[in-house]
Order: sequence, then C-alpha cells, then structure tokens
Amino acid sequence: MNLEAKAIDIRKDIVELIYSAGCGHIGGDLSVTDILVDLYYKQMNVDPKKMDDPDRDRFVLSKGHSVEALYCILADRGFFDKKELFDTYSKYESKYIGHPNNKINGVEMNTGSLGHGLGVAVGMAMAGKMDKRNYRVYAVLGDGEMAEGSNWEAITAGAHYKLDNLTAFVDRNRLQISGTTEEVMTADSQEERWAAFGWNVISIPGNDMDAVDKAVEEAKNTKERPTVIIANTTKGCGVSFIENKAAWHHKVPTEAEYEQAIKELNERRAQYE
Ligand SMILES: Cc1ncc(C[n+]2csc(CCOP(=O)(O)OP(=O)(O)O)c2C)c(N)n1
Ligand SMILES: [Mg+2]
Repeated sequence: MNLEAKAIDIRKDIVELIYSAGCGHIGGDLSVTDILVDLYYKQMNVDPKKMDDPDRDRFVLSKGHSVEALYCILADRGFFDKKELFDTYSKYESKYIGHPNNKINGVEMNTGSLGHGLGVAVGMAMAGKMDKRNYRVYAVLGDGEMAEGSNWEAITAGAHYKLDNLTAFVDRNRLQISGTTEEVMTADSQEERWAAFGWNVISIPGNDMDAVDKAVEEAKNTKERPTVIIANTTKGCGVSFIENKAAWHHKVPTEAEYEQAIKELNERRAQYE
C-alpha cells in the first residue's frame, strides 16, 4: 500500500466529516494524519475482529480532540461502519462523539481532557511487562498538551520502569488552541526535556511518512528505555489556507472552503495515480 496516498485519502475523509457534521478539530487532525496512517496501516498489530486479543498493540490518542483523524482511519480499516460514522458523528445519542469513546470498537481509552493519555499508556506498558506479553504501546500527545504537569510524572515513571515497549509521539506543530505554544506556554525544547528525563529521543519531520516509519522502527529496536518521537509537523498539513493558523484549531470550513480543500487534496492525490 502507498501510505502517502492513503494519508491524502484520509485527509479528504477528515475534511468531509468535519464539513458535513459542522464541527471538529481540523488543524490537529491534519497535522497528526501521517503518524496515525503509519501506525494503523503498517506498524501496529491490531485487527478489527480481535480487539480482545491480549497481544494486540495499544494506541492512546492523548490529544483526543484529533478524534476525526482516528475515526476516519478506524472506519477505513473496518473497525466500524463508515456510513454510520458519517451519518451520526457528533449528533445527539450517537456513540461517535467529538472525542475518543471506548464504547467504539478500536478505541482503547476515552480521552479529550488533555494530560491523561500518557499516564495510562505507561500503565498499559507496565502491565505488558508484568504479564510478559510482547505488545507495544503508542501514545500521541499535542505540544500544547505538554503544558499539563501530569505528563511529566508519566515521563518520569516511563523511564524509571525502563518501558522500552512504549513509544510516545509529540505532535510538535507549534500551535495550540489560541496561539503559538511559545506565546501560550513555552514548549521548547521538547527534545532536551524528554532526554533529561531519560527517554530515547528521535526528532523528525513529522509529516514525512518515511521519517515517521523509520523512527517507529528505531523505537522498536531501543532497549531499556522508552522512546519519544518529536514529530515536527505543520498544523493543518495538506490544505494551504488551513496550514499554520491557530484560528483553524476548530474552525469549520464554509462550502467554498470545503470545495477548495478537496480540490487541493485531489490535486495532491493525482500525483500517485
Ligand atoms: C485539560 C484540558 N484543558 C483544556 C482543554 C481545551 N483544549 C482542547 S485542544 C487544546 C489545545 C491543544 O493544543 P495541542 O496539544 O498543541 O494540540 P494540536 O495543536 O495538536 O491540536 C485545548 C487547550 C482540554 N481539552 N483539556
Ligand atoms: Mg499543537
């Protein structure tokens, strides 16, 4: 499978889902898409029919507001019906609510309140070691989310317990809800901070599929300590007028913007045909 082409198809689904539902967090969805595509179509051992398999890999979307990216991928991979998602997303009584919901097949943990995913991922990784299982645990955090103090307790524990079955990503798009991370709460240098806590640190261009994949491989081969992949991404990646703008954190495209976004993504997609 061509993962780059798949990432464009997923971006089209994200734009469509948010436009049709009239809500969603488009900027962070489009920045994290390449990471999720590499994990769900290549790296992770997960099967829609075997989510009770104790050996499945675990995934926690700690930056839960990027749920549309996760749902579009889970639907495409057959975890649930895509039409049901598109028909009911964010509607009254739908289980497809605007943040990850573990009543949905494929979702391991409810997230949305930032700062909680990594602590649970550390627990999952510790449980894997205690039960002598070979599964791996992946968690994705936002760079704005790194202001949450609870993350730093989890980072301390991850290194203390030598959790080499745990890989965290920081979606380092340099924006959070209301401005740049450096304006709201300084986040530099993520690399130095995680390294100081004892993690193996890999810094990559985070919208580059090959770089993401190589980093995940390196993490798998790192022993005695957990790995963090600092993914230097572009918020809104793939749609020119959404890229790098804090205002697009959870703005919904107008009809004209929706059409323009799909046109741009179709042009990119045509390069792979
Ligand atoms: C505990 C908590 N505080 C505040 C929020 C509101 N909130 C939702 S998204 C967001 C910004 C997150 O920025 P970042 O982690 O950088 O995400 P990204 O840029 O990837 O969208 C905030 C403050 C929240 N969801 N949880
Ligand atoms: Mg951010």
